[in-house]
Amino acid sequence: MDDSIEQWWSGGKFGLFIHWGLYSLLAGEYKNQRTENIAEWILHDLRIPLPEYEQLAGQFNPTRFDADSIVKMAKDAGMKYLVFTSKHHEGFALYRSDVSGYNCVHASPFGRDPIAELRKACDRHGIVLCLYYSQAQDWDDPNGCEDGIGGEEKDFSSYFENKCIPQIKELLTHYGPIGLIWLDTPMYMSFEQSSKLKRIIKGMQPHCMISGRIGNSLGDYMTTGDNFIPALPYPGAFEVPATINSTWGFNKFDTNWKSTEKILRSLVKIVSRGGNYLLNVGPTADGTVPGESVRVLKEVGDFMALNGDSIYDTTPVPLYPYDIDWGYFTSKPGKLYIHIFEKMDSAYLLNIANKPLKVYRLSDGMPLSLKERTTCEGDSSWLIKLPARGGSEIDQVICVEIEGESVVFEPIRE
Ligand code: H79
Repeated sequence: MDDSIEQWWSGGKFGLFIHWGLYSLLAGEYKNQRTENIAEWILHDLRIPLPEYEQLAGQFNPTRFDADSIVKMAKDAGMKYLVFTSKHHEGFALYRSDVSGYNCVHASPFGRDPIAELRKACDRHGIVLCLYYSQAQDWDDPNGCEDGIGGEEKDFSSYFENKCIPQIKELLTHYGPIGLIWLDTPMYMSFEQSSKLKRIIKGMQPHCMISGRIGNSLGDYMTTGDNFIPALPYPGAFEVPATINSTWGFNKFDTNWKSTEKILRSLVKIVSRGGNYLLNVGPTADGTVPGESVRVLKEVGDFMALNGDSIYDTTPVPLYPYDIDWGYFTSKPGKLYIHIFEKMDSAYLLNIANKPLKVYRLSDGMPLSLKERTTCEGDSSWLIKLPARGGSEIDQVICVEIEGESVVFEPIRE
């Protein structure tokens, strides 16, 4: 594996994204006008005059923000890392910055530093602290990129040198080891600028990873499109950033909550293809996480508590030669995990060449019967008799202990 991929990330598989900023105060609506798009884009999409938007800083006072309860929620969901928006495209910093006074410590009644609080909570709960930073788009800085604007009209390098780099240096100086800097929408970043940023990050913290959106393919792994899951096992490290409803920042009108089943299926699908799942919550202006998100994460956590062995530190199995629509596979040396999402009496697996040694339901160890036989066409097959539902109503995970380190398929006969 690539040296720059850290074990906590490759084995951890599951992280919490947190989108929080001044847009959280607007919650999808400004002066009776709703945004049709993702809520953190409201400044841009409703063309709010900057001086008006900046006034929001004076109202930012999320007194119910409790870093410990958010980190504990992530931990209980089975997540291993957390990525917090230190500055999104709006340009407002969610930490004590001496580079720009436009931050929640100096410009808001809140006066607290959420990153400092998250640092302590992450250390308490054993979660890796990571930071999102919008390195190219900054709609508050006259020279930051904005959507289609930022080419010749602006002096992007002045923003890049005077705000982006100094702020990233602050983030890497003041909060101890950062697991990952999550850069986004590179837009007009030149190769030299992406390279310089990478050099600075790795120079200051050699173990700090960099997301795939640094620009010019210089990230440590591939970041897929937002909410986009690759169709097949992907040969390199990747991460899927995803929403629980349809927005990143809090939008009071967005009730399009995905079910726990949908979220779990996405997690298993992504992990079975070799990726990580970075699942978002958008706290409200008072600092609390919407109840629907809390509930889904709790239910995912219930699954992970019993079935985490089939997720953490697993690798994809080589492409299964048959198209199955009832489940997914993950594996570890000597183990094949079968994730079954449908209600079925038995699972029929063809052409797996390893000798099965033992088969049981992962959540409680209940032994299951397994028959190995040859089909009349001559293919070998296993028939696993499944128990009635139990363990997890959504994804029943079967562990098959196998001879040999990794799963091997027999060739399909012509
Ligand atoms: O932070 C989240 C998003 O705000 C950010 N990436 C994730 C992790 C992101 N930035 N840009 N994009 C995603 C692509 C955005 C496209 C759109 Fe739009 C923004 C579609 C609707 C609003 C720009 C404005 C394009 C159409 C209208």
